[in-house]
Amino acid sequence: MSSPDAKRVKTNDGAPYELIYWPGIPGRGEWVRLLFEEAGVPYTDHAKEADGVSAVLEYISAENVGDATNPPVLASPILKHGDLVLHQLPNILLYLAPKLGLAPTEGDGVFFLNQIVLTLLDGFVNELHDTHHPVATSLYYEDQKPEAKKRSKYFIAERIPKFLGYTQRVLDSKASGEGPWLYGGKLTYADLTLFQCLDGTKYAFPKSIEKLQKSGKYDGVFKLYDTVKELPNINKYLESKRRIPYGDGIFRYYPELEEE
Ligand SMILES: N[C@@H](CCC(=O)N[C@@H](CS)C(=O)NCC(=O)O)C(=O)O
Repeated sequence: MSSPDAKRVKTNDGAPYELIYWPGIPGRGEWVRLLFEEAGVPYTDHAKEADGVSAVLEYISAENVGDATNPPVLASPILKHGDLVLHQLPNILLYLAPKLGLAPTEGDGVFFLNQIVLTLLDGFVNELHDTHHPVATSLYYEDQKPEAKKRSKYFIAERIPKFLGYTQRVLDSKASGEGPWLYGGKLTYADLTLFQCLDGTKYAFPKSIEKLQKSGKYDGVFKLYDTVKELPNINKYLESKRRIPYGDGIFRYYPELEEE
């Protein structure tokens, strides 16, 4: 059996963290911000710097072929940590969480967390995005309104309850451990992920979420949401100007999509 050559294992520990994401919307950058904010770890958020747009464009350009270690990226969010460049939101979270004390550094737990996070992002981000852009991301919402309405009807009736139900089952499982948390009896990045997923969905479909909350079937999920919201570092962040308001990003409020 061969063992890895220790000299080839590079570490970026101690290097500054940089988030590269579009300015003006919370978007997929927000999940990354929540990890840094809860951990109290400094990071450069290029969305709030003068180079915000150009930083993203530079990375996603068709001319950018990466370098000897980093393959090119397709889309933001992008994380730069030392000379490492990563994209794909769940991949960035998986990289950061153990370093920031929000996932175990040993054992299989991190894969269960990744499994939960991937599922939450499937439902509350990727599927939700398709409620306002069901035909093509390159078209305006106004050019796909009938399809958006149809898609939203099924998303509200079938998919939100399915993903809330899944989250409640995770909470009800023995693997969730003690307390309000999703896995292992302690706060992890899966809990922060759930918070942002539900917060955005509440913004986009407020009446539907209120109705589902009142059903009493997902009490654990809403309790976890409230618990995360009140974590001192998260609460301070949410109250700060660093928290960008929702707008024309993934989570959009189009009241007509909720009308019966
Ligand atoms: N699955 C990717 C999706 C990335 C993505 O779609 N990013 C958006 C911004 S939130 C984007 O810039 N998309 C441009 C495109 O896909 O052409 C992830 O989770 O990071």
